[in-house]
Amino acid sequence: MEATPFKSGFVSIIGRPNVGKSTLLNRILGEKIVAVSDKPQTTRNVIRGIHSDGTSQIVFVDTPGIHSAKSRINRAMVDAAMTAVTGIDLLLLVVDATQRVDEPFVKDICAKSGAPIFLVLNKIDQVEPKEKLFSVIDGYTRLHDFAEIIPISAQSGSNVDRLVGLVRERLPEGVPYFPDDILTDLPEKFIVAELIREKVFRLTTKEIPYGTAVVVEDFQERENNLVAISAIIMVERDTHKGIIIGKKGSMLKKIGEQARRDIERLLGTRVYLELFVQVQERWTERTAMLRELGYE
Ligand SMILES: Nc1nc2c(ncn2[C@@H]2O[C@H](COP(=O)(O)OP(=O)(O)OP(=O)(O)O)[C@@H](O)[C@H]2O)c(=O)[nH]1
Ligand SMILES: [Mg+2]
Repeated sequence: MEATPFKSGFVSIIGRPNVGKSTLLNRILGEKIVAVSDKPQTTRNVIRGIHSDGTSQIVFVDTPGIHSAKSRINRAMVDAAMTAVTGIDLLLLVVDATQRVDEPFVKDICAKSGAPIFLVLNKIDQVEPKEKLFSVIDGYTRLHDFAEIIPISAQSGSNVDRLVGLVRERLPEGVPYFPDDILTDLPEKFIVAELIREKVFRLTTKEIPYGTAVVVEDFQERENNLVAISAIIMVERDTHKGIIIGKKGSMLKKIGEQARRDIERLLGTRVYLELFVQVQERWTERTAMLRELGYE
């Protein structure tokens, strides 16, 4: 009997903000490594998540949502996402099945991609009645000859295994790009910062989350299965600092507690987390700061 050839490749996850791209990546990996929130533009970096199963290795590339960006940081985010459209083996174009077909956007992405495209219709748990899905699929079929059209719910996990199976089938034969026991090529420090930033996105409103960045300053493995982490939450204004800290420190405490729980689950250790808030005026428009934070 012939041995099954090993398959590997890069698969980008592209779409408008808030359609569920990062939720899908976390679901595929079975672990939370990227921030998810109900606010658009949660993801700021291109983040690789690695799915290895012994016969294949799929490198999924999560990207910031594509939108008409105005601010400097948002333009950098969209540029980063667009570069992930090319030079890959397969593109997952994720759309929200409850929303109208966004024709110009879909056509533009399809024209730019050299790779086969799977259309991933997400949030089908919210499509009622279910028959509506047929007309949604029909609307997209007219726009492009998609290699597959796959309705899923990234949130409930419905049909996600099937999606991964179809992705695997499409990949070329090849060697693994990464060790088979890592979930991402990013350093733990980055993922920890991402999990803290997620809590800011979830717990604060208006412009606050968009003016916030998180930097992990110190990450030390101590005895007795304990990791001590200190991180800085960077904000753009003094008033924002007050909001992040909250009454008698209540908001900062909440952010810290929720982030710590996620980080403990990820690292499989106990975590001592110390958070500081620092004002860096207009950091979202400053080249040096954007570079330092890995956004440009
Ligand atoms: N009902 C439902 N909600 C979902 C599903 N997938 C994601 N969501 C929700 O949609 C919102 C956006 O999810 P994200 O994964 O952050 O979306 P994204 O596409 O990564 O967004 P950006 O990073 O801003 O581009 C969150 O509130 C998710 O919980 C789904 O299958 N069903
Ligand atoms: Mg995202």
